[in-house]
Amino acid sequence: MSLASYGVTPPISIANPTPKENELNDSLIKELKQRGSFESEAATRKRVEVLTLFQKLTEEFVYRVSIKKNMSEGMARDAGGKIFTFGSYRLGVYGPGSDIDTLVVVPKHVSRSDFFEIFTELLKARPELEEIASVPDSFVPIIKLEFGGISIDLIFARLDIPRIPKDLSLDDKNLLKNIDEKDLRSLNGTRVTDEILTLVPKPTVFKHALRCIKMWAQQRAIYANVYGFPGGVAWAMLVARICQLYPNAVSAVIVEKFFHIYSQWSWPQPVLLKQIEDGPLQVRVWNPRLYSLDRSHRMPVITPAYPSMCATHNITASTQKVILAEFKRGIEVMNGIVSGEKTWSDLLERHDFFYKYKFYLCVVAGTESSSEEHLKYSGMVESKLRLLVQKLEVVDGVDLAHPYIKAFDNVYFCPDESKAKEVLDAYGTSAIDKIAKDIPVEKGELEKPHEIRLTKLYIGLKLDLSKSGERKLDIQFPCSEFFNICKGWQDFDAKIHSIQIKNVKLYDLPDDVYLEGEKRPTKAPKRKR
Ligand code: 3AT
Ligand code: MN
Ligand code: MN
Repeated sequence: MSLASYGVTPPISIANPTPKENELNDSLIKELKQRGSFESEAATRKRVEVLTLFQKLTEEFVYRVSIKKNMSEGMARDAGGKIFTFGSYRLGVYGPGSDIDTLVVVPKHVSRSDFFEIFTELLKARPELEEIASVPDSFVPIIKLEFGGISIDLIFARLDIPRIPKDLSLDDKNLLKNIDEKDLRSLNGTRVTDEILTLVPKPTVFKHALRCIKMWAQQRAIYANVYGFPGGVAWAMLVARICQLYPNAVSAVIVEKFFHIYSQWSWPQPVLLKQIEDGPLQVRVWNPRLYSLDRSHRMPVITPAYPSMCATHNITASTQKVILAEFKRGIEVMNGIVSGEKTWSDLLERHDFFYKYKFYLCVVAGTESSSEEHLKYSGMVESKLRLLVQKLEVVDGVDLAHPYIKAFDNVYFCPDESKAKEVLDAYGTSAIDKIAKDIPVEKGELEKPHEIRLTKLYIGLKLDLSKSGERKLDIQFPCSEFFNICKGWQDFDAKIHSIQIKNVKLYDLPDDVYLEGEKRPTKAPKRKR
């Protein structure tokens, strides 16, 4: 392939690495290793073995369903079935804690309900199976497994063809014809990751650079699709585009250019890995000229596989500011690394979210019921946080509404109603640290405890009240709108669910937002006049 064939523009530089760049690259890999980014060869071999077994199980599954549907022995064997992977495993950027995201592809006579029944039976017959949880009704139906010490996310797609041969590739967009939306969504993950890998000039350079950027984005708390930051696929595409622009560079240089290029990018110009393709379906392809929704995307990063979509549609005005500030910090630290004053470790330093704002909002979602109930409810609230952020951003006097990328969960067994209320009032602030010591977190001896499960989410606020003319901030409106959204949830039940938004000052944050060994922020001593 000629160099110009990677990406929508010619490369910026085709220079080979200098000795100094090679040295920087070696120290980058060393830092990633020290931080546990890579897993051992033995652990990786185990993953390969498990995948080989899952290929066999998939063929057995298709065979059994085929026989059940009165196919001949020969036809049932020929029906095939194939597994594919996507996510970090497929991209080659997985670590010791990663799952394997796996797609099971079957011929047209095998249905989704067969998958949830018969494939599950096959799995349950295996001694390696440790845990299994099916979620057949979700946006992308999934079976989650712990299998032989490895987490596996298993999804399913049925194609409109009678046989799935072992050498089937999913890159043919005609395979998408006559399949339902859930199958289309399930195929998308593999189609996108496979295509990204074909669109980068040197896969190993890409993978190491992506490991660094993913770790950096995690540490800086800007990695979370639900909360309005890029997710794994978007970060992968952002790195891939830099690889196209510097096809001969080593990973360390890719990382350096990454910060420069995206700091200067003319957002909302989209980041594309190739020209957007048309295709045989009725589905929408990302197109800001046609669709006003697509025009609202602030930092569009577009998936290469048909039907192309924007992987970063969740980014808001605030999260965009936060991301751009981190790119700028990236440039500064990188300059230090190149000049020898700083190290890769400085680039990967943890964020200071719980030190840097004077005011925070804490959203508290509570459920007085089972953990399954709470998981559904808190998941819904988490997925709406971004809408609260967007409503806060437009309030006079709010400069920035910065969501934190992680929810915190707790459960308390309160002996009576009044204690339960006390906990609800204190939760999310340092007041909880004073009373929580006396509240059991297990049922224990209690007769009829109020079992309350709580999830808290934080938004850091940067205010500029000089502009608004008001002396006090008024966030009544966004908060009440947010309550309405949460209370409008189909399964909302005021008897068991609660939702609150609290104002929490920096020094009133609870202990558990800080890591062990992290010091709480301390008030600067008052200056004497
Ligand atoms: P890990 O190494 O596993 O932590 P990853 O990038 O593989 O990193 P996930 O396994 O969470 O992350 O996700 C893999 C892909 O699955 C990414 C995305 O295409 C899809 N995915 C994950 N979560 C969701 C979700 N809630 N809704 C839709 N797609 C999702
Ligand atoms: Mn994964
Ligand atoms: Mn997963």
